[in-house]
Amino acid sequence: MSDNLYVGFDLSTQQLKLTAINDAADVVCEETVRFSKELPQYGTFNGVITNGRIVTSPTLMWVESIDLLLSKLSAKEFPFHSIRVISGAAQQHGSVFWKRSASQLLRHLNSQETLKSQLRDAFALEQSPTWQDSSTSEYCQKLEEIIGGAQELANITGSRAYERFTGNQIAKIHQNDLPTYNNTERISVVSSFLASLFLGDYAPIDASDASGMNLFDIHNKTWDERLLVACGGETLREKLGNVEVNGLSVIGNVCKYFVEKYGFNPDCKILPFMGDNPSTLLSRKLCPSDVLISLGTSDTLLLVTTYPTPTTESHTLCHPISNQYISMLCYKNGSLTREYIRDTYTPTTSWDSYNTILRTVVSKPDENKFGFYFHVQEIIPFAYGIYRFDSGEPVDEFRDPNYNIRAILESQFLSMKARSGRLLHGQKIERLLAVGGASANDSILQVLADVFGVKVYRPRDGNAVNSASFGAAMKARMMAYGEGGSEKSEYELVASPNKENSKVYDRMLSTFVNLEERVVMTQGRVLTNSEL
Ligand code: ADP
Ligand code: XUL
Repeated sequence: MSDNLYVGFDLSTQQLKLTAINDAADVVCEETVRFSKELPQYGTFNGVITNGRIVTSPTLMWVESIDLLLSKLSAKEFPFHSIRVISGAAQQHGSVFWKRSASQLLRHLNSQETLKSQLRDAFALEQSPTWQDSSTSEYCQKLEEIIGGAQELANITGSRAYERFTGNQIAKIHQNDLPTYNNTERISVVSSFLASLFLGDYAPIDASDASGMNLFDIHNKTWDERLLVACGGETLREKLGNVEVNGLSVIGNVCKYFVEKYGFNPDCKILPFMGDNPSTLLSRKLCPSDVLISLGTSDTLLLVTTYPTPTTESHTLCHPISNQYISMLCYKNGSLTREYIRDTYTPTTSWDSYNTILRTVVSKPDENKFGFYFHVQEIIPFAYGIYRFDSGEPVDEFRDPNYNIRAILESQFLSMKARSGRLLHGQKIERLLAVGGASANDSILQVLADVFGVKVYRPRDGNAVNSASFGAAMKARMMAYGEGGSEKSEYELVASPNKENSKVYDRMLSTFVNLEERVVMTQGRVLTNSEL
């Protein structure tokens, strides 16, 4: 391995990942801890605990995963002392409530013990709200009312009120559980929580992640006092600490715990940790007409813009290292819903058999058939349930159930296409760049190319799957090499649109939008197809 290493972490829904790169920006090491598989004692499924609309992760599971990940690397004799800079990414919006005096525990971590044993009593909430939570609708409604409507809130914070956004999660605790709220010394988002552990002190929230809270003015880059008071009263400002608006400024050195226990270099610098979507954007050099599609646990569509135009369906986030902004669409029914359809309709529940059916049995779009797969409460549109239509009529199942395998992809990508136009201001998309777990699947990317009528590319270097941790490592490397650091981003062409299929999808778009509206009319209650 080279003398200098730059490391990025990613604390995502299902796993903790690490990517280490060298001076040449080559990946020299990747490591993962899968929460449900490797830490089964916490009782999570796909990394979370679901109780209706409440979706949480045990905070201590995240803490324990760090020692587990680093001890796996120790066993491989990973040269921790060569790490010059670390940064990180994490699921956006999730939150950690540190108990009063937890800062003392953080500042005095003893390398003879584990993080878990020392932080067992550090959290006011044992279960951290995650981005998949959708239990705060009443607080969202109140916040929009206070501020003068959904668009007004979006104009300030980049987004209308969303259930998973941290401000609304905080409002729920503040209003339902005041003793816990009062016993909270600091509220971190997941990225700043992870950074805090490496820092041995509370780390600031970075501006890109603050943009996912419904509390932060994305234009002035400061907390909005009215929103703070509405969500958490007069004490919230103190509980949140400062926002770091310069994503490339050093927030400190790695703390003694990691130096003594794993052999980190005491001079190893820490840059602010970010949201996973902003971090994913840093993993790649984008041209202005490129659109990035991340197909991970969530599906997201991302583009960089100089002029933010917040809408009530998209998110506008501060860019993690520049004065630009990110426009984003985010879907909760991403990979896990594709897995659900795969497991329901393929004999061997493998991606291979899914792809075989897609390429042979349902190889062509059928413009009469539409499916909507809101297996969990969707974000855009805010809808729940699975609905199918044939020739404009609701049906309980397609005549050939194999069509679900195509229809789920069509519905996911038609939704992105219908909504991306407004974010692009009429600009044509030249390239779609696919990253995230499902970007490994060429057959899925072919449907993406056909629906958009645009060529789909994937990073050639094989880092498409771990793009958030790779992006964080690239940011760490920028300390030594500046922003030129992301030149390592050659793409391979994976799918060119089939012109015939694209014409069909163009025709399907308006029907798709109409049928989706029909489904949304039922929101708030699960209807069977026959009730539509
Ligand atoms: P996260 O967003 O949690 O970091 P990843 O980007 O690692 O997640 O994506 C994980 C998902 O990738 C899995 O849930 C799985 O469904 C999906 N995935 C992995 N390989 C394939 C494949 N060959 N085809 C489709 N989906 C895949
Ligand atoms: C973004 C969002 C998800 C999570 C996934 O708004 O909620 O993409 O960041 O980790």
